[in-house]
Amino acid sequence: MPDYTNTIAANATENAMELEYRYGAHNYKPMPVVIERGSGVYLWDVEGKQYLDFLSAYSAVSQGHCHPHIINAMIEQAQKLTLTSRAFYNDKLGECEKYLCEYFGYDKVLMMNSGVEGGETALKLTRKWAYKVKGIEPGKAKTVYAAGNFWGRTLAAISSSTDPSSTDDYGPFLPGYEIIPYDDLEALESIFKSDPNVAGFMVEPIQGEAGVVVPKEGYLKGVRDLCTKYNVLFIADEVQTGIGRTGKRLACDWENVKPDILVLGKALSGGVMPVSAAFADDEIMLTIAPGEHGSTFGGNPLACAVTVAALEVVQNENLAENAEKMGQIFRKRMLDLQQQCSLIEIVRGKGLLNAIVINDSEEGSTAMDLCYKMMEKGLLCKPTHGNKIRFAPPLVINEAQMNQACDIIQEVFLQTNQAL
Ligand code: IF1
Repeated sequence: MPDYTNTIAANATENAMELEYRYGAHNYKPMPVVIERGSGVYLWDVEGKQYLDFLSAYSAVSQGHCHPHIINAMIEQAQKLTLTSRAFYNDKLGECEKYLCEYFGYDKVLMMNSGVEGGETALKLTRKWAYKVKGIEPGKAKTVYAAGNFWGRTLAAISSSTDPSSTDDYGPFLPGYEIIPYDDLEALESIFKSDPNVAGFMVEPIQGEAGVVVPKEGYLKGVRDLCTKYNVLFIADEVQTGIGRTGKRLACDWENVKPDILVLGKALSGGVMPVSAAFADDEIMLTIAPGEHGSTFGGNPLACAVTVAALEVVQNENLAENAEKMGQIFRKRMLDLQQQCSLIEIVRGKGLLNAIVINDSEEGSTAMDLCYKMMEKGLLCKPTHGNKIRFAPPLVINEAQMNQACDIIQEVFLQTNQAL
């Protein structure tokens, strides 16, 4: 046993940070806070300090931390059966699939684990469909993505990325990809028109990683119409926007459009364990035959029990409606604050997926300074792309908690603004 006595830091926070730094890969640079416990919208660090969580694990913990209905379902199932693989049937998968298909209105669902596997499933389905149904020549199918997209970290996902920090030194990338600008229906139509090998367009109804970029009204409707017109699959990546986050069941519901393939993840399990899913109707889903796609853990009975419970919470507690109400309060308060605060360039978002763009360059440190100060005052969030701060609390947040959070944000922003 090596002797760590002189390297272990004096307090619990520094100790935990030191251990991660020493033994974990350096693929993240977390805020210097060590979380030990969570309940609802609150988190507590190892020193007992309480915080309002305004990140929700990137929108995964929409139902609030350690929701008792989900945790109880998990414990009960964990004591019975956790994993069979898909070599055998289990008594939970079919029930969960039925629940999911009825909830989201599709013929079939394919369950995976992480969000990126859901996206990859959508892409593989699109290619199968391209060859077996649309009649594209083998190996020629193309998929289109919007600049600024983010759908995960695998090579298939980063092959569509326009962010150098995701792609640098990871090539070669997957062929058959095309990138067009986001929120640009003309560009979409022109690529559909010029290239008959286009099989699918994968898009986030609101771009999350890009900094909560909300497209113009009518964009999703336009995407739906163009995809129908040119016989191209509309793949909606609702891993971040889905399940009540934007104030509706799905962000696509804002424009009453149904994607051909829907990808969900994150809050599908309430952030309790990795669960993702791709949904499609039979014509698409049944192009994949036994043995052609899968995962050891996909659709495991534990995930199924947790998923049904997590969606029951969204429904029973009207979380989409609450997200819409609380989001209105948040944006109103932030727009009022903007009047007194030149630091705030833009306030944008839908439901409880919001961002503030700070009046600073992407290389500037203002947004990070603000996040540190908010952390000191008991509110956790993190900047993205240098000058944008995402605000995405659990959807169970109530009005008093929302106002408390807005008070903290206001105090920190006004103080910082004055110091300029
Ligand atoms: C990380 C951001 C959020 C996603 C959409 C698929 C996935 C994601 C729309 C993949 C994942 C993440 C992953 C996380 C950071 C995060 C993120 F900061 F990059 F911008 F949420 F906003 N589609 N989003 O947003 O899901 O495979 O990770 O389960 O650390 O990479 P996953």
